[in-house]
Amino acid sequence: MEYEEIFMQRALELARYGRGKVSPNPMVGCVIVYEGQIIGEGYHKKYGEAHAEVNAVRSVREPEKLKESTLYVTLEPCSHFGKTPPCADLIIQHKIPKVVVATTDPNPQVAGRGLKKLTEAGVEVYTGVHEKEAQELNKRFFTQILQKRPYIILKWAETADGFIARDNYDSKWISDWYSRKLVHRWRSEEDAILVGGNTAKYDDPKLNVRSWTGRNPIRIVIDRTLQLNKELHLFDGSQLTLCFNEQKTEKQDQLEYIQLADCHDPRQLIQGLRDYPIQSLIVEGGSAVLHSFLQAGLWDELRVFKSKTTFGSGIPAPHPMGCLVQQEQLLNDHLYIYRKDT
Ligand code: AOF
Ligand code: ZN
Repeated sequence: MEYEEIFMQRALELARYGRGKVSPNPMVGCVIVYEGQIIGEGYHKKYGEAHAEVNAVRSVREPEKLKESTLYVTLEPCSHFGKTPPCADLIIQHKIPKVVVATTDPNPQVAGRGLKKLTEAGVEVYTGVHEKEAQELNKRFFTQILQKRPYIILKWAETADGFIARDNYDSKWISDWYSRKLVHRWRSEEDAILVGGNTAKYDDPKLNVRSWTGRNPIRIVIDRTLQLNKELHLFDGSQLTLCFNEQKTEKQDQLEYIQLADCHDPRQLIQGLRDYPIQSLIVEGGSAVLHSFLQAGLWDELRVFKSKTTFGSGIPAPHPMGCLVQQEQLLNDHLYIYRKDT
């Protein structure tokens, strides 16, 4: 690996410390190198607070060295006055002569302007070092901005003979406790979680994070005709829950109704979420909802558990598509991860 890649790798590592704390902002990491040695490091720690470059510059003990240093950053330095002043200005003020960037910032307020500002000020700028990794790291941020929709993960567990539930819709106990714990971790990493009416009715899920430490996602349920029993866990008022339906209703405590013309249309569901801070979404079933998202091409990632259990008959699991990017034997289940674009 080139030394430039090694420093960018470190910046990416730092960026990851921001996971779960900076959304809807991207995770960003930065290192400052003087004569081949790292003299400053920083990352974006919390939404609304200092950007990675600011923290890295602040960490340098001998600021006069900045004039002869190279700054490595995983995202194009910003050029706008947001919650913080532009990082490009900070770099120019400190007379840092060289900047290496992994990827440009798709945010329309930045989108190349940060790089332009630096170049025009005489800073030597390089881009594209570990670009793919940097975009992968912020796949939710990139999808939200470029595709104007959340990053969508479809998740299901299927039996060895390909069923997602029994004929009576019972889908519990396909995957084992280890896989279910992993699902709780996944829930803590995304902004929202969606299930259809049948899953809500027959599984009565809580859709929160219990077997892992982390924040609860916003819960979303489809209840077309508003006939779901209010005793279900989803309606316990413990966290913000959105309820898609086709009738008019009033908002209640922690429960917000979103009226749509057609709840079967995943495009309308996604459109209905536009006013909420949802950069990523896990769809956890049931089969009809998963099928509709797959069919509409509205997904980015599939996470499929295959267990050793067999049902003999039942509701068939969807056919995975896309590109298999990860395959792993867990405790008893096998995990397959597919991506639409790689
Ligand atoms: C950087 N370095 O560490 C981050 C950047 O509201 P603000 O001021 O925090 O600006 C947020 C936007 O700035 C965000 O949408 C993204 O375009 C960029 N994030 N830029 O130079 C950083 N986190
Ligand atoms: Zn910035």
